[in-house]
Amino acid sequence: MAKAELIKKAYQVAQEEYAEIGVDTDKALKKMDDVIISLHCWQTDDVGGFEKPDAELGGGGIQVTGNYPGKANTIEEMRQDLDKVMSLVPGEQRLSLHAIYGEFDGKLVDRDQIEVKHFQKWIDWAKERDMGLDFNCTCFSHPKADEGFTLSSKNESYRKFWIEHVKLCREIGAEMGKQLGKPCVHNTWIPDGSKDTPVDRNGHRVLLKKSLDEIFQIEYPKEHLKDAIESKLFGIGSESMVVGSHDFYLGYAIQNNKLICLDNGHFHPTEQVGDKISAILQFVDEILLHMTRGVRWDSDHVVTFNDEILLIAQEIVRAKVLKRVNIGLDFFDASLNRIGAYVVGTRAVQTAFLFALLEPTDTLRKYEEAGKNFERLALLELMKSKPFGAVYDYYCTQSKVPVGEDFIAEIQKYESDVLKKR
Ligand code: RNT
Ligand code: ZN
Repeated sequence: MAKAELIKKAYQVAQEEYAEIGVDTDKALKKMDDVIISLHCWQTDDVGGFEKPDAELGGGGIQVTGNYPGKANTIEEMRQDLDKVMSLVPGEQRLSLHAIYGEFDGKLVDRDQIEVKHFQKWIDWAKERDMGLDFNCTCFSHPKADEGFTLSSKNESYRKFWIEHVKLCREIGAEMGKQLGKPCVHNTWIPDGSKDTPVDRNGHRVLLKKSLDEIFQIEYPKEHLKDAIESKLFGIGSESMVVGSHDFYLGYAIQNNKLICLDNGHFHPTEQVGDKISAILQFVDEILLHMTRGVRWDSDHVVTFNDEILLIAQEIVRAKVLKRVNIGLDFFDASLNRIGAYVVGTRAVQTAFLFALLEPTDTLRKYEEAGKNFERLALLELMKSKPFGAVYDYYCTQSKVPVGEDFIAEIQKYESDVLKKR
């Protein structure tokens, strides 16, 4: 049987099988339109950026390991890679840029000097693709971050420098949103913290609050810019205290109605981000996700279809809050083909959302409310062997992207035609 025919047939069988338990696969696929994933640009070049040639990720307790050949060395290569990724992933995507990915034309433009013009080509590029952009200030890989503090620094001139940087990033983000007609989510993550037990945790947190208040003074229309703040539990070099902890930012976000960015590598290993969604959304309008896979620590491995990611997707779908959740990725593995990393990770997130959308939630809720816990457990277990893969394959054909393992060969070809020649 021809492959296209086989996929269609498998989909029809899946459709019937899901219909038997009251799930409409067509409806689930329609809902996938709301699952818009923001691709983090930094997997293309291991968080190096283009401020200077051969820039490398430095400081801030985030690390990239591996030296797989073929990373993007220029913005052109990066765009070529991103186009390739998007040709292999179904559905709609956005792109999340970091401030170090501006077009600085070989000049050294310090972080307190960046302007919209450095990102205009990105905006035009996104516009051609009818794609939204997200933005991130870069408060690491810089000499003024080397002491381990940025927005909470006791060095007043450094603190002012970083405030100025984040303000400019918000301005640029708002312009991205305005020009593209799709709001830009600007995320602030800072590495501030201390390796050994500090005595003045309070002093740094007072400063961070003060800096944020100043940064957010200018209000941009919500149609242009949404502000997110991202916490962390610890980093390498900030093991004993992180200034921007979850408690800190949750408080700040609730008081100021900001978006909380939940990076699932940033919590105690047994804590589940999936559980936090319905808790936090009682108090703020929207959240941002940084979907990642931490292996033993915040290691930023490529996302896979695992229980953690699944619970996040299930909780969002069950609570019907897809429109209040901005889905972003945050992983960077330099030990394997980087295009492949994106495609596998993005598809894994999509598979998790599709799986969640194919759940007979009403039946499960009825069981739950009637105290029928064995029935709830049994049905949840049975869902794991339902043919959701056939539904995802069909979604790929609808989106005109390679189905199943076909993307592996495509990436291998791209590797020999393009990446190996870099
Ligand atoms: C670091 C944070 C942050 C970064 C990116 C590059 O621990 O997760 O989001 O990964 O900004
Ligand atoms: Zn993150």
